[in-house]
Amino acid sequence: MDLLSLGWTPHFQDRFAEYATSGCLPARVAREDRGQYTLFAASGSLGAHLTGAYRFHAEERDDYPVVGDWVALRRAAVAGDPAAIVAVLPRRTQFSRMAAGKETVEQVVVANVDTVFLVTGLDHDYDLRRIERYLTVAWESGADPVIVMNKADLVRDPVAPLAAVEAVAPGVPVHALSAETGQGLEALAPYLRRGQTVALLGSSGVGKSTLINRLLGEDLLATGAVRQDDSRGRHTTTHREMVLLPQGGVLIDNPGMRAVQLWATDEGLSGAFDDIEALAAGCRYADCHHDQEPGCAVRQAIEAGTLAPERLHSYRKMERELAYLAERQDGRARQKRREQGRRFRQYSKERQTLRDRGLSR
Ligand SMILES: Nc1nc2c(ncn2[C@@H]2O[C@H](COP(=O)(O)OP(=O)(O)OP(=O)(O)O)[C@@H](O)[C@H]2O)c(=O)[nH]1
Ligand SMILES: [Mg+2]
Ligand SMILES: [Zn+2]
Repeated sequence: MDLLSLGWTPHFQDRFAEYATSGCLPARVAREDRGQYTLFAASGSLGAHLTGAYRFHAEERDDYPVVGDWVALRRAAVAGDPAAIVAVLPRRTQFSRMAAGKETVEQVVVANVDTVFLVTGLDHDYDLRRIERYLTVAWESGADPVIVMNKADLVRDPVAPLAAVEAVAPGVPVHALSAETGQGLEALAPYLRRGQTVALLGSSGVGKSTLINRLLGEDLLATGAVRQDDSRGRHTTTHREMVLLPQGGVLIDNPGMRAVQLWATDEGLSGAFDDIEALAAGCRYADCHHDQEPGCAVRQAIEAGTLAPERLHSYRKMERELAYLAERQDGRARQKRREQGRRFRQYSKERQTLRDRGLSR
């Protein structure tokens, strides 16, 4: 393995400089199993864990290494022991979701991805609204989304589904192909060059692992048959995992997503609804809600039939959802500030008591 094939860039080289002087090595997280990490380094694949100090601070900062991260690694003093992860280098891009549980917290699931393949199957009804959600999160991540419509061997004519998906994905390349037969796979070559990182996302059973195996030219990853009636998958892949292509370049397989828990801001929304935002620039009022206002370019486009009304509906829905998310986050931040304030006042009071007793200055 060489670092450039793994996606090492001057960006990381710069950030790594301070660790290089203390004898650390750079490595990339390929897999994580309950605190045990598999890393890819210049010397090959190796196991590692977090130092106690790292774990202590990570709890506080909420920045555990994830698949795709570049880390600084300290070799074990005793040969045969696992190496220790000392630090995570700042991420170039990060794909997040809402952490499980009641709290509104961002959970980074994969980092430093250049391109996201949003994979859907052509065989059953692909959900356009779902694709819009995936795109919003993908744009937010900083990686470039590409839509891959797999299982083209199962449909007679992919033209209509392609057009439908293109309509909800302005500015996003859409490719129909078959991981099974290899038909159309050449279209993916530009994204898979040496040093590039591609993450595959999509529901269970759409063929993410099959596609990776096909691109690798060997059956490295487990794949599983889909249910007969609705072609849903059975969640065969259970771990996020990085795979190296023979020509260099990195693929990241992911478990099938159940629901897309939105983690995005206005930025992701603007990316996914570029068509509406472009139209909105032509509205008479800068704060147009595209509702009843006169001179609304968005409504005009709907009346002229150049914009599907469902697009505006999705946009509004997502906008509301993101506003709600932002509000909850604000609530959480406020609560944290209150707690800090309370702790500080308590601390000051204790200090004062000590001072009163002449025990402290
Ligand atoms: N006909 C056809 N079947 C395919 C194609 N690609 C994948 N499959 C089949 O679809 C099923 C699911 O494929 P997987 O690769 O396991 O799907 P996955 O997206 O990795 O699913 P999870 O790991 O559960 O998220 C398997 O039976 C594959 O053989 C294709 O292009 N054409
Ligand atoms: Mg899989
Ligand atoms: Zn308007």
